[in-house]
Amino acid sequence: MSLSSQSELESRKRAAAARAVDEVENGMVVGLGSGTTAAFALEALAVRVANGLRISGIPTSERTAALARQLNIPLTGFDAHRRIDLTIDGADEVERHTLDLIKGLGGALLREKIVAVASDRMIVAVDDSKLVDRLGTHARLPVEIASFGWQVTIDRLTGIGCSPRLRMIDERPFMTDGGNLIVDCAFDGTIDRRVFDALLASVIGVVESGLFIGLASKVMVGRADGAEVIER
Ligand code: A5P
Repeated sequence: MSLSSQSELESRKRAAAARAVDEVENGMVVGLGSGTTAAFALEALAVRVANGLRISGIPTSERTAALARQLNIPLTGFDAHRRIDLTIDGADEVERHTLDLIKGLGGALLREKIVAVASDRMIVAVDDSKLVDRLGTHARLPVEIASFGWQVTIDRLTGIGCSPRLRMIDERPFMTDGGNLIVDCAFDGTIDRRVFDALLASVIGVVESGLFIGLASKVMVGRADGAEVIER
């Protein structure tokens, strides 16, 4: 990617993230997503916190927690709060007519999903390349699996038609914050995704999938000329 298209993409992500952060109000518990777009949201949130906004955040990854601390965004956890008012997160694909998502390219899908389901509202911030007519257009489906016995879990995933690929980084298996592994599965967006998700969950060794069905309430799509808001 050329430098100019990289900075163009960055400005689309920033536009979406800034629009999402506009929705944060005083006193909220905010779920803090992971990934580059969520990091831009953290930067925008930090500016508002520095100007007096009182919120506390629940981070979805160690990386996000570290960035939030660096930016002086107060953090909290589920020990203090069982519900989250609003979560802002990115996504790898957003299906336009359903707002269903594929997430997990950054490897934080388990914590992201725990935070999303505990949230009254989930706002997703993406650049316009992530918007698709059907899930599975560009992205494979990340599935988090236990590291113990991963070989048999992968065999079982193959058995249900996933064609799983173990995610590697620097020639080693990628490890999540929770010490699990990720496999990236082929995903056919035309099948019944709730049934498929239940089938994935039935495989012993599968921890969670990156299918986020019915969780996003609003999507901010960053474009060259600003952010488009798509609501459920
Ligand atoms: C992290 O696990 C993912 O779910 C991210 O939300 C996703 O990969 C989007 O990241 P970017 O904003 O960096 O594209």
